[in-house]
Amino acid sequence: KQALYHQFVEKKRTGKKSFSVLIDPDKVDVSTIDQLINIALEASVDYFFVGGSLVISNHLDDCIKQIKANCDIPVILFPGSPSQVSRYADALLYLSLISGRNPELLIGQHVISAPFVKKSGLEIIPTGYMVVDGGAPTTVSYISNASPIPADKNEIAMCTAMAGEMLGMKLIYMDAGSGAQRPITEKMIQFVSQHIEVPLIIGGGITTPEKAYLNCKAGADVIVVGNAIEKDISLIKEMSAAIKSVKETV
Ligand code: 1GP
Repeated sequence: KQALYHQFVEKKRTGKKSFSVLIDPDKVDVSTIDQLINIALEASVDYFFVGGSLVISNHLDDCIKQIKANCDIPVILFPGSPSQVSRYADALLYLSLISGRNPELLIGQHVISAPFVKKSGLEIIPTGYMVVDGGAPTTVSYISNASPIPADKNEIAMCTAMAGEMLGMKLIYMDAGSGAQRPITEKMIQFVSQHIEVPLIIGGGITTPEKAYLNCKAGADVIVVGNAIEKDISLIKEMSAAIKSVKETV
């Protein structure tokens, strides 16, 4: 029952890049979700990631139900806390903040929520989550109470990802944080992607199709965009086209 994970691995094996649209349930209403679904279908968006550091409203379930009722794009939870688990999603990125040294986000919250998460029946994808300094402090760097990896410390990122993989993480997600002023550099993406076998997700501060394209060229397997799309929903088409135009020869 690891259908979505196998899809990530298969896409990586065949050199295909994926585009994921991040939906913050606090920032979308019913009509925006409808609009998002239509454009995402036209643009062949691969995944919806749903979640955020803070989910203030309580319409996470409704948001996911609306997506599931109207399209077959997989919905993957990207939770900021154990309260953001919805059984209506398809899978859960089971995040351990391996870039930080806050035991709560490495293992503590997982222990507390384990029975509940298991009972959800969701596909659980163990994910090494690495927050990289994105310029000014982002919500995730503040909330996590852990230092992000300095933006120019490629070796630290590389070793962190390698350790995560050897500990059994099935995905590595490097994130400069939502709305980051500086997205992750191509150099860091290269350093990391060359040293791991598992799929690599990149997000945080990606605002142009060009940047998304370069990230894929550098070794990203999945590009996540949230903020830029909230500002201009039509960007979805160009972003998707840029990402899909990259096909690695493997
Ligand atoms: C944040 O990686 C995501 O966790 C996406 O970031 O909102 O800046 O696109 P943006």
